[in-house]
Amino acid sequence: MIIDRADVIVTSPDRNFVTLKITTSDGVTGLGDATLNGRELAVVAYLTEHVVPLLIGRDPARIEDTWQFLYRSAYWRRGPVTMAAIAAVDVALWDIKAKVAGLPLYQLLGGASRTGLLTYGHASGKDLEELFDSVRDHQEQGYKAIRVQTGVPGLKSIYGIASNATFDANNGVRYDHEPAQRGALPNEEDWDTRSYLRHVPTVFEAVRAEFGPEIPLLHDGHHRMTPIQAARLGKSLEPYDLFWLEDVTPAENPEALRLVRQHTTTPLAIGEIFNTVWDYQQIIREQLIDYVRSAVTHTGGITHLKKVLEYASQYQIKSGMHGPTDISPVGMAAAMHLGLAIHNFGIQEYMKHGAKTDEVFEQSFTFEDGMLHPGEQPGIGVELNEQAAAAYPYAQAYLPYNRLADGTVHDW
Ligand code: EZ4
Ligand code: CO
Repeated sequence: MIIDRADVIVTSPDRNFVTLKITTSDGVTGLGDATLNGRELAVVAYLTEHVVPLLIGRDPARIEDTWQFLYRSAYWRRGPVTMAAIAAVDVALWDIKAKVAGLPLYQLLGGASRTGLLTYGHASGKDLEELFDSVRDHQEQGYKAIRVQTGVPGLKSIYGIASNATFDANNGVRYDHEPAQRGALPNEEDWDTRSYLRHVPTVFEAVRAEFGPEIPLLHDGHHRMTPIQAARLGKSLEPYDLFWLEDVTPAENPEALRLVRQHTTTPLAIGEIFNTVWDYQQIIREQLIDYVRSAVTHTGGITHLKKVLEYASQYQIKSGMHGPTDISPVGMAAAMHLGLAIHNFGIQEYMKHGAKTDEVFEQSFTFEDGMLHPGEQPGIGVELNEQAAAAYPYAQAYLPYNRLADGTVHDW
C-alpha cells in the first residue's frame, strides 16, 4: 500500500478550515487538520507546493519516519506554518493506520485511560449580569468547568467576550467566542493592563459568591502582562481557587514564568502558540507550568505532542489542549483520541462548532454531561463531506490586534 494522492481542502462553513486528505492505493482515506487561524493560505501553499509531492508513493504505515523526514529534510525547522503542515500529515496517517486496523485511534495509542474527557467551555459577558447568564447557560449545557472572561470598565472591545455580531455567517449560533473576523483588515481592540488588573479579581469574587466554591474556573490573560504584573494577578486571584490562569506573559520568553511562579500558587497554563517540545524544554524541566496548552493541530500532530506530554508527565504537568473553534472537528477528534489514551490528561477546551461546520465535518465524537468521547468508529471518526465543503469557499479573515490609549500596538 502506498500513498496515491493527497488533497488540500479549504472550506469556510462558519470560519476557515484547512484539511489534508490522504488517499492510499487501497482506497483508504485519512484526514488531518492544518488550520492556522488568520494565516490559513500559508499552510495551504506549504502543503500543496512542498509536502504533497513528497508524500506520493510513500508507505502510509511509516508515520514516525515520515514525521522525521518532513521535519529534518526541510532544514528550516519549527514555526507554526511548518508544524501545522506536518501535524496534518501525521494525523491523516494515524487515521489511515487505525482504519486499516479496524480500531478507533485511541486503541493504537495505548487504549483508554479514562471513561471520558473533562472539558471546559467559555463563559463571557461585558458585565456581571451577562457573565452570570453565560455561566448558567454553560452549566445547562452540561459543562463542569468554565472559563470566565469579562469586559473591563473603560475598554470598548477586548479579548474573550462573545458577540453575536462577530460572525454574520453564523446563523444565530453564539460562539463564546470566535475572535477572527471576516474582512480585508484586522479589527482593532483596546487594552489597559492597570484597569484589567484592578477589575479581574472583583469579577472572580462575584462569580464565587454567585456559583459557590466547587466549580472549576479558568481565565486567559492572553499574553498581555509583564512578569511582575502577571505575578500580581496570580496572587490576587489565589482566594478564588482557579483551575488555571493561562498565557499571562508573551510566550516567546518562557523564562518570564520563573518570576510569576515565585510569587503565586495559582496554577499556570501556556503553550497554545508553541510548536515543538523545544518551546517547552525549560518550563517543563523547571516546573514553571501546570498545564500544556498545545493543540495536536499546531504542534506537529499526535506523534510530536505525545512526546511533549510524556516529557511533561515526569513533572506532574498535565495536558490542557487548545480547543477553540479554529481547531476543526478533525483536529478536535485527534486531540480526544490522544487525551483519552495518555495518563496525564488534565482538561480539554471545547466550544461547539456551528451547524454548517457540523454539516461539512461528519463526526462520531460525543459531548455528554460535560465530557467528550471520541467514539468507537475506526480511525479518528471524522469524515469530510466534500460536496458540502465546496459550497463554502475561503473567506479572508484576520485575528484582531490591540492598541493602548496612546496608540501603541500591544500584545493581543
Ligand atoms: O485566541 O484560538 O484559549 N484560547 C485562546 C483562543 C485564541 C484563538 C487564536 O486563534 O486563546 O481564543
Ligand atoms: Co488562550
